[in-house]
Amino acid sequence: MERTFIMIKPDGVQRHLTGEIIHRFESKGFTLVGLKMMQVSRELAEKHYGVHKQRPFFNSLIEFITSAPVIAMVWEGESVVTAARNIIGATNPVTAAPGSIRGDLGVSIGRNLIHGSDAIETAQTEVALWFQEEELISWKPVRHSWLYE
Ligand code: DAT
Ligand code: MG
Repeated sequence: MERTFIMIKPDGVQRHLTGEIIHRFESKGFTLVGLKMMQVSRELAEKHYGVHKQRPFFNSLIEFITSAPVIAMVWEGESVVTAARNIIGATNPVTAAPGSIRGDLGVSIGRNLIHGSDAIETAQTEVALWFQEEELISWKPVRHSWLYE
């Protein structure tokens, strides 16, 4: 089973979309194995977005992510990394497909509501960056055999 790191960004929390966003992952069939609300430090934000350090939007991105609480989560399921990116939608909500979180709920790239790991390796790195091993709960949902053959 794959795991991926998902974060509801400060705009999602401030707009009271936490339940709506979590609902989409739950109803799709994925399993929540870790969740915490956090006020993100500048240090953690800069580590998480380190790959974008040279981009012109880096500073405003760090300001934004540290501006209000986020909801950090780990979701589990078959091919969850790819599926979650599809549930989330393209980076720019203007062009994100209708039906995706960003396509349905967002209007601008700097306020795109949610983060999801972009590959299996990135997911492993991000889960380890944001969560201690003991904060992740392995459990077997009773619906498992109704989701997977
Ligand atoms: P994603 O979050 O879809 O993985 P990314 O990794 O390319 O997108 O960028 C990380 C975040 O940085 C993105 O969610 C929003 C912000 N961002 C990206 N490109 C931007 C741009 N051109 N202008 C402003 N913010 C941008
Ligand atoms: Mg990314």
